[in-house]
Order: sequence, then C-alpha cells, then structure tokens
Amino acid sequence: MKARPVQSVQDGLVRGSTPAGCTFRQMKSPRNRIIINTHLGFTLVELLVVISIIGVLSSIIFVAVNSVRAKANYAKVKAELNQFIKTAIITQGEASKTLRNITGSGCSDCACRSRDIRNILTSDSCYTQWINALTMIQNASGTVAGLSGMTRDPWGSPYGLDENERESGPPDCRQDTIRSAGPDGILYNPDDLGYSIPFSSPCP
Ligand SMILES: [Ca+2]
Ligand SMILES: [Ca+2]
Repeated sequence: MKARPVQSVQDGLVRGSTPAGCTFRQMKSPRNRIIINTHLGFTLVELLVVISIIGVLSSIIFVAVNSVRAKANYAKVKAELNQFIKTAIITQGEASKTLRNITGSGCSDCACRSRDIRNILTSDSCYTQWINALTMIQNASGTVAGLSGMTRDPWGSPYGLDENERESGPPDCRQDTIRSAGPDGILYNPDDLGYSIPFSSPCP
C-alpha cells in the first residue's frame, strides 16, 4: 500500500477554493496577492500617461474645431460682402451717385482704425458711422434688401467701408473698399477679408 503525501502548511493547501473563487494558494501567498492588487488599480505612472494622452487629444480637437469655425466665419463674411457689393452697384446705378455721395462720408471706417473693434459699444462712432452708411445705402437701393444682418461680422466687429471714388475730385480713380477686420478685430492687416467695389461710372 502506497503512503499518501503529507502536505505542509507552507505548501498553501492547493485543494479547495474560497467562495470568491480564489484558490487557497492565491489567498495565502503574499507574492500573488500583490500581483492581484496591482491589476485591479492604476499606478501613478499609468495615470500620468493617460492624463497626457487626454491633454494631447484635447489640444488636437480644440485646434480642429477652431479651424472649422474660422472657415465657416470667413465663408459667411465672403457671402455678406458679396451681397453688399451687389447692393452697392445697384444703388450707385439707381442714384447715379458715388458711394461717397450716398453715405455722405469719404471714410466711414476711419473711426474704426488702429484698434480692436470687436464688440465695441453701439454708441461708439465706429459702429454708428457703419450703421449710417449701411442705412443710407439700403435706403437708396429701393427694393434691394439683404443687408440688415450686416451690423457686425462673425467676430463682432462692424464692417469697414472706405469711400474713395472721386473723393479728391474727378481725377481720383481710387475704388471704394469694404472689408471685415477678421478674427483679430483690427482693420487693414493680413487676417482681413476685403474687396474693392466697382466704380459707379467709368473712371479715366
Ligand atoms: Ca476714403
Ligand atoms: Ca484684421
């Protein structure tokens, strides 16, 4: 008859299990217990890596969203300025006047220059002079509409109109210009979007 092997306490009593499904060896071995605990949580290094990845992804998404928004804003400005120019052409033809004679100003945007005009007060001369020019042009255009939403560009700045045609007399053949100050809210720098307005009549 073969003798049964004697199991020691150190051997961890391999047979049997706890209600949670762990073997006696897992419950009683300090080394295995450490491994189990490590897999249930995060180390500080792992947390820092995850936070760094989230930060990088957030930056990428933020840049992408801003880029899409900027393109949409420029597209809106382009559409509004094109509508303004169409209206100005019709207005000049119907009134047989230059824009300078219609608005009564040779520089409606002079009060807007060399400063940030985003979200300026409606009492500011930059804003009131633009609204005056817009109103005069709309009124002179008769039935032409579509400029009522142009009080400010998408960044909150009034549009800049500079009336130039024949401003200094009949030989003055500089074109009128209309522009948005762009994202930075300052007129006449590289992020502007602007156009020249065709002459009211042929200029020699
Ligand atoms: Ca001018
Ligand atoms: Ca600008």
